[in-house]
Amino acid sequence: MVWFDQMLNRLATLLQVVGVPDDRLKVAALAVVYVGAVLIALLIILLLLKIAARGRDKGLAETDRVAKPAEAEAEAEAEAEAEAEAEPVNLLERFRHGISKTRTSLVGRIDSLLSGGRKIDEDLFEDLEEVLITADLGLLTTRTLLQALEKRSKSEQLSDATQLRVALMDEMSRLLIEAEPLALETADEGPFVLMVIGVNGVGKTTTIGKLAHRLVRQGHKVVLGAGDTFRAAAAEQLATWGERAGVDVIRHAEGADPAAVAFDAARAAVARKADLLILDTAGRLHTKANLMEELKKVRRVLEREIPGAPHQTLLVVDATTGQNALAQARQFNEAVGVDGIALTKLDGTAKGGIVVAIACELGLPVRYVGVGEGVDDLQEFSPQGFVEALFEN
Ligand SMILES: Nc1nc2c(ncn2[C@@H]2O[C@H](COP(=O)(O)OP(=O)(O)OP(=O)(O)O)[C@@H](O)[C@H]2O)c(=O)[nH]1
Ligand SMILES: [Mg+2]
Repeated sequence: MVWFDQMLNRLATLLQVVGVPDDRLKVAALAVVYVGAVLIALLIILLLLKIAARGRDKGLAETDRVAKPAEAEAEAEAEAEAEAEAEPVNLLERFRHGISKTRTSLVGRIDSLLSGGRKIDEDLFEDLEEVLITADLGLLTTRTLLQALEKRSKSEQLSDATQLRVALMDEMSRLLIEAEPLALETADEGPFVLMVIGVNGVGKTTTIGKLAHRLVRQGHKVVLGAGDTFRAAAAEQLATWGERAGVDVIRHAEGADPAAVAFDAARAAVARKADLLILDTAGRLHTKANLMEELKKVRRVLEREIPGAPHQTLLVVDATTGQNALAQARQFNEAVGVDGIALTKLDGTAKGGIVVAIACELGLPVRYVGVGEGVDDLQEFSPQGFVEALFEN
């Protein structure tokens, strides 16, 4: 090969310049060519390896990109499932925590009375009476409960404290009234109307906010009416809750006629094809008589605008006010009629026995209980769930 010989000659000339002896020039030139060829071969191999590695990375990245959305979706689904499963537990926990003060003061004291193999006799019933009254069951409810218990103790010949405890749980559940679910579909024409009433500060607006949130989550279209035009920040407070729940709030300026708000809210709920209109009302006016008159007027407007409205009147009472809550319920029921109770701030009192008194003395179901200020702290009340949570060890 001519070009190879020429290359060797050139190399030999170069090597001669750097001092390689004449008789070794050919071997040295061949050695340089050999080393050069090996180096080039190594470089080519390295280059090929690099290209192959890059190709593999790219392939992996692409499968990753395809795999990741599927993985993310599966993860999100698993999270949602876990959340859905976790919610009831979470709600139950919140409820348990909410009634913990009542549990300690009521059932804790009942259990110490019943401990140590205590005999079932007059003395025991007297001690029980004191505990129940202190937990705000009230005199009448306590007597009703104890009479039933004594009767049962005789007829079933209850002999030990454990049996008495079970009988007490049973009798308490019997006194409580289970609220029927809100029959949203019974509103013949237009939306179901829920009118929320109660004295100031009991938690009406907060309860409406929590309720709206829950109903929206259940897939209902809700409209809120800011019927409390008496208090400066009332409409604003409801608007904030409305925004949170993603529902429309119909409001007028402060001092406006609440009946006009009720009218507009009813019209808006019909026009927007809402399933439900919840109307907030004032809790305080110059006099109680004024308040009751105003509520009656609001009722009349609702009745005129939507057949059958208000379908439910929910009275909100604050559990921490004890027997006062009972007195309020009586007054509102007589003046405007009440269908059910939302008992708020159960988390802040050891006197949750008021739940039993409301059912026993007023014949009204407790529909919701508030166990905190958070959006999930409004729970549907279940008599059995309440008694079980209260008496759990
Ligand atoms: N701890 C606790 N606080 C609550 C609960 N429900 C309401 N509250 C608090 O009670 C306070 C009064 O609540 P509102 O909803 O403004 O009461 P309201 O009845 O609308 O009061 P007015 O508009 O003044 O008539 C607020 O600070 C609420 O966060 C509850 O279940 N637990
Ligand atoms: Mg309010």
